[in-house]
Amino acid sequence: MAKTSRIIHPRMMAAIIATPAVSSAVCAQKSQTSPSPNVIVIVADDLGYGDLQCYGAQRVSTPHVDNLAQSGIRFTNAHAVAATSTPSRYSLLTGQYAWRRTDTDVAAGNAGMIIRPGQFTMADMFKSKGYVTSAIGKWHLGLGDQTAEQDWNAPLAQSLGDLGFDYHYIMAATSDRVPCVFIENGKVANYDPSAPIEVSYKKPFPGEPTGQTNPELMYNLKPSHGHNMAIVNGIGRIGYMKGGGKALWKDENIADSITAHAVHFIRENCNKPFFMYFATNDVHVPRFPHQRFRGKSPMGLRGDAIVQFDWSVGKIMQVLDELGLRENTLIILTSDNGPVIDDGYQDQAEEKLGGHRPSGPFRGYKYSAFEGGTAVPFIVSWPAKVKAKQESQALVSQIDLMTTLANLLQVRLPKGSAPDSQNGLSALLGTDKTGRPYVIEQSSAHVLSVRTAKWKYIEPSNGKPMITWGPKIETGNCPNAQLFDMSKELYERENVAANHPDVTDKLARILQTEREKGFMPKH
Ligand code: NG6
Ligand code: CA
Repeated sequence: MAKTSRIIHPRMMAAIIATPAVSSAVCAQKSQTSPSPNVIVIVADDLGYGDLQCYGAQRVSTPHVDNLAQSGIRFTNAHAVAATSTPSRYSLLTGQYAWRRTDTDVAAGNAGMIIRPGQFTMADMFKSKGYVTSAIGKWHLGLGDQTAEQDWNAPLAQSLGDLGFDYHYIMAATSDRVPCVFIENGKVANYDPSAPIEVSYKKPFPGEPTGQTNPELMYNLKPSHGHNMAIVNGIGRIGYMKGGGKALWKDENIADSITAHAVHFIRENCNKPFFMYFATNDVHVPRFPHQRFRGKSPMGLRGDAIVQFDWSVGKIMQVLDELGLRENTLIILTSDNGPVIDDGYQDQAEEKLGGHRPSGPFRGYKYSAFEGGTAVPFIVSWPAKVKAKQESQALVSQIDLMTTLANLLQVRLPKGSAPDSQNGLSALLGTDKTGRPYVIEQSSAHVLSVRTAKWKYIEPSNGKPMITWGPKIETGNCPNAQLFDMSKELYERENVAANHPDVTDKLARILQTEREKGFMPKH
């Protein structure tokens, strides 16, 4: 059953952080003697391989993430399954490649629940071992049992409680999509009965201003492409919405709000093993960090959002330290896909980069079949079991987290669940520095790639070489097979498929074999 919890206003955050629910001595004692570590999976949004100081960024300071990396392992060859959020998160939480289904593309805010209640999720896995489980932050995997049929003024027919999460405080989709409210345990948080909520992705509500009819009302951020439907908090969104009243979020408080709820969850559950999926809104558009982070980087709103992300990570570490939980908590920090510079708002991300490379050394960005689409930061820290100050080149993919964590907990997964997820526990804990033989990656155009330690193969496709609907990003599409030698410094510049037909064929066959598995379970 879903656990109920108080709604927390951002202003109360300081009080919450300062008021321990249980004495830290009790927590520390329980935690250290427990054979089950707490597990926190932190998933940033659109944070690139090159966006953190510990991955080489020089124009933004990320001391908390860097400390986390120092306390464990910094992976240099880690991959999200897909170059956009919904398929990436679907794969991470179910252990099934999103491309095995046709309905896992970037979801609207009124999409029905994409992971079906019958599927065994990462949260179910932890729950089966007696953990208290939570999801806090960005969801983007649909809610309710049917698209566009949700009544946002009542408890949702289906929600994360049906997927194994005891406590959930989430944004339905992204902060650039309606509804712009938090949903706590399946109900709109802070619900305002005087302003009933209606949502449509088809047509505007009569009498409600939109970005098209009233561009002057987009006083906080103006769109560069799209994002001109509903206006909430002076920012244009995707989709139309009406009502919300005092439940509507203020973008500048989103990080505070989700961080406060995460800290609160940790405090409340510090004397039992817990699993927390902490999915930040940073650094997705609209980037609109709190005033206290403004100007903290020379890169404008995008850089300041990275600083805000780092602050959130710091707050999580701080409460763990304070409660004596740090030692026996396994933290995995990663991102859902590669970075993007202009993703639809005039936030000067491009103009203020000043040489910063969000994708690090890789080619392409979010959406792309090139490595910039799916190569992500990946940090593992577990002071009780994982040696500090390590770097690992092991080839790892988020697809394996579910089976890897099941192995850690010695949970036997039900037949047919997590069909694409393999056990990579020794890579995760730093004893194996090789990892998977190959990783499969999906671009937003559904083009698949195979990455090995040395090679990157992108299957042939007929799409356009550049994204046509807004961002200036190379798709990686090409009518011919592409093969790149990733041991060469200029990653993905020279297509050597013709020089290595044997390698090209072998990697193409891997894709064919994976595709032929269809929906078949692995057991
Ligand atoms: C795109 C949006 C972009 C972002 C993305 C999803 C437009 C013009 N662009 O369609 O702003 O929301 O979808 O990003 O609407 S993701 O990280 O959640 O996958
Ligand atoms: Ca994303």
